[in-house]
Amino acid sequence: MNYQNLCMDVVALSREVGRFMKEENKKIRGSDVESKEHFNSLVTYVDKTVEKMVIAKLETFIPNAGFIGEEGTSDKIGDVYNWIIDPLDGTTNFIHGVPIYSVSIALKENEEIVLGVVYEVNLEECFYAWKDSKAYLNGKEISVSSAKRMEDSLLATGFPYWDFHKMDAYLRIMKDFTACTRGLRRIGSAAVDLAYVAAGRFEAFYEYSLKPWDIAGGAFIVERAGGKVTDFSGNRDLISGKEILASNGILHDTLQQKIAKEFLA
Ligand code: 2AM
Ligand code: CA
Repeated sequence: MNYQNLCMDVVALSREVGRFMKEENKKIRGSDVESKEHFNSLVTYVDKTVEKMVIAKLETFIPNAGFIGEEGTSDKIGDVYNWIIDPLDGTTNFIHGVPIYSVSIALKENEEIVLGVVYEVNLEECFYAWKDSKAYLNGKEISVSSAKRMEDSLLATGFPYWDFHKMDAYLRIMKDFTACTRGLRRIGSAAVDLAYVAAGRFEAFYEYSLKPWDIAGGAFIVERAGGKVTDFSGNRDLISGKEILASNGILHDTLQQKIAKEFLA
């Protein structure tokens, strides 16, 4: 398997479907919006169409691979290779005309991620990496921030939208971080948050109750850019999304301990 060539093919595919998303975004109306399992879990025909477009192309790249996609448009399971796909990460932004949304694609070889691509559609920024590579943004090498102090850090998070049982602990963590950093951002696409950690724009990103397709591509790119990705207990986890802390590595233990103190108490 030539991971580099494969990665560049996935980059081209992401750009292609990104153009479609941008065009469709101009036409989206209220009647195009459906709720999934919860009133605020939104989906449009664009999410579903893009997932089908992506899967149709990826099938030609690795014929026996399976798919773990947010919209569940394929139930194919691969023995060795499985693509993890979020066709549109940031659907709520997309629907509301907030121009931050992305395509996120990762490839899992057995239990290991070997390729990740996050394409932020409106700025046309493509972040990517493959097994043993550096991390790249539109052809230029990127790396995580070298900040050593919380005071020099900009953090990102996402607010819970259905799993509210840890809300008070979450707010205490936010209060702490707001007071000791340059600030906290909530931009609405976990894949973009992770890509920004990889590029050194954010020192760290954390959230809980996410899914593999929200994080797998971006988490892999963070690691290839020199960062660290764990759950809130500090165990490496690039896939589950149940709890994610991705950082520049230097600040990881400090952040992990602060989060664990409130969230895991
Ligand atoms: P999505 O746009 O693909 O659904 C932001 O907190 C992250 O949570 C995004 O990656 C977003 O991915 C995910 N998410 C899933 N369901 C959501 C919802 N109902 N509201 C906000 N974000 C949601
Ligand atoms: Ca999505």
